[in-house]
Amino acid sequence: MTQRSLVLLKPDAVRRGLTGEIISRIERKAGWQITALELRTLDSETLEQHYGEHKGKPFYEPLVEFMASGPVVAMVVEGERVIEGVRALAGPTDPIAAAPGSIRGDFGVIVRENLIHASDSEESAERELKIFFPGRV
Ligand code: RTP
Ligand code: MG
Repeated sequence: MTQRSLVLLKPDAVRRGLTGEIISRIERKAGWQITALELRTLDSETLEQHYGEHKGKPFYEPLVEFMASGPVVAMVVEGERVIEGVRALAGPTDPIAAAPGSIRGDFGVIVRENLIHASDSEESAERELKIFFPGRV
């Protein structure tokens, strides 16, 4: 089943020079393609739309501040089972709970600064792709 996922390499990944490593892991999966890729700094409107489901939670304000603290790499990744697949490459939200070999497990420690976002369902992907790449998807 060919799918599309909206993937963000978060500001910690960019600051630490890990984008090449992470993109390389995604690129090497058989049949997956990166069909859009852009470095950009996110504004508060975009972040409010993207993380709206978390509004009101204790971690929401620091999350949005972190996500606006520097540029991110925004990507569209297409391919077979890519939604579940990028989430598997990323590992669980808490990097300490993430297995070595996963992106978060290899490079993360802090829950907030967990390097990567990837759409968690087809519905989320369509919603997020419209926010980040309007007119392109
Ligand atoms: P994402 O949406 O960024 O792909 O991450 P996720 O699905 O694995 O996790 P989610 O529950 O949607 O949380 C969104 C992001 O908020 C930060 N977070 N901080 N307790 C905390 O301090 C906390 N919990 C979540 C993380 O950056 C998480 O990825
Ligand atoms: Mg999420």
